[in-house]
Amino acid sequence: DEIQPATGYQLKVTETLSPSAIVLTLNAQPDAALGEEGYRLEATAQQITIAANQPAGLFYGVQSLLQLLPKEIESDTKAEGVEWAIPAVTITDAPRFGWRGIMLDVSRHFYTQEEVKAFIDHIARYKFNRFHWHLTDDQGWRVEIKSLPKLTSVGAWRVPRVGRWGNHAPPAKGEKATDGGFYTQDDIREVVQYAKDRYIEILPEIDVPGHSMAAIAAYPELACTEDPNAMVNPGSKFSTWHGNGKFTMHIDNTLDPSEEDTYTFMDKVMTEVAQLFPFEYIHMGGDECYKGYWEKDASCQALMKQKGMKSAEELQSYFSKRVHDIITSKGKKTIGWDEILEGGLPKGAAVMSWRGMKGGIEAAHLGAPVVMSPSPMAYLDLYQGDPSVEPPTYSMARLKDSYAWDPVPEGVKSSLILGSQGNVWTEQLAAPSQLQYMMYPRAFAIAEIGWTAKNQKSWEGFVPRVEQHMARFDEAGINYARSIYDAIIQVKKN
Ligand code: NAG
Repeated sequence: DEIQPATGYQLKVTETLSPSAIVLTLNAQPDAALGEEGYRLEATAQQITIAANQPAGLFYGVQSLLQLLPKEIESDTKAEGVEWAIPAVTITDAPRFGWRGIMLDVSRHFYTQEEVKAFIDHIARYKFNRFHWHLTDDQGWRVEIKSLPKLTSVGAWRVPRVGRWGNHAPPAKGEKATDGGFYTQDDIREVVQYAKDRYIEILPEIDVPGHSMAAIAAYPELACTEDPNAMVNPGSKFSTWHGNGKFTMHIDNTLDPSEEDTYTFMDKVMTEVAQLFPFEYIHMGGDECYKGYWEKDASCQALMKQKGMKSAEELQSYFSKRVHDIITSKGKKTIGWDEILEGGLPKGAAVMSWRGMKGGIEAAHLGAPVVMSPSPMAYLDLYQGDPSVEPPTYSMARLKDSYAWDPVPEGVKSSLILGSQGNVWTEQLAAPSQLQYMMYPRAFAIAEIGWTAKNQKSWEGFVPRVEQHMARFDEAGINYARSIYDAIIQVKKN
């Protein structure tokens, strides 16, 4: 027989093995120690058995079995030349968290459907079960919305970029916006199914009201300033950062919260997004919303006055609550970046904590579910090794710090912490090999944080396992940074 697990390996059971050499069984009586996703793997001289309560557990048992096989099975050319032996073991294994996530930003750089599938294959090997798909941002709108065709005919394309963050280069004379791409709804459905076959749910993100330049380029009336040339001819400077989290946007990339048209737009988008993605949550973004244009806008000011709002944060909260109501009306739950706490968290919304853990702690104290994804440990775009050879960025997240991180802070009800997530932002990552380089080995640490019980984690045990997986990646042709060998390097802020 042939087993073809999701990772693309083929286990060929040869005549030297009995036909029942590898047996996968679903427990007739659920084994409480295994939960929904756990498994028991037993290998003796006669037989390998994997038992689980649910199919997901069998899938994870198979992933572990593959990791026990020699590294040459990863190679296209060497797999047939080696003995496929594994040690005799008994493994009882179940995850710590139900949410083990990885986010991929496909806006800053577009990754094709095939590249996204390969990404999903890689994260499935390490038992991640949530793929957060960052589908919209200033640099491109990547999901087809049939009722709003300009989002992708205009918003998915820009002029080939220059500059450190790849933002909005003005076109030369006669130059066209040819850089980008998007997924059709059929593409999306195919990826959703592909992920599901690997026990991964997809969390779609529509990042509003900030980070909305691409949507505004398509429909300028969505912004207070209504500048039709914003996306294609943006001027020289996109934003200035003043430190302490404060910044100025020189181009208006924020939806206007005071116009009903904005909510009609959001309703159309969320209607189609809710139909495309079966997962219970939709991510509404909410991060880094610049409020300078709202402060100068007569209609925003009138709304604030009418509703008795004292700050622009309250105006963002008004927007968030209305979008949350739209998401709820489509039968979905809302999650947003921790900024959705400011000015009042929409009732029933979950929080993804990225500016450290404090937003997550605050949300949990309000009784809201939390996914922890703090940038100093979980941002896989930050330097992990030597900044002089890595893509330019603003800070560092070392492997050891990622590994040492515990997503459940003291004094917080652990049941509210849904789990952990690593985020791959792609301002500087233009190709899958660069993406892989920045992800690994840190994604191994994030995988183990999501899966392994706290008292079973050990840096001394982790490092040799990382080395073994690097050797497997060498065989498979997957890129990674050799950062565990580097000395600690001080990052120069630039
Ligand atoms: C933040 C931004 C994100 C950016 C990333 C880079 C969030 C929620 N927002 O400034 O757009 O790509 O950091 O590390 O992370």
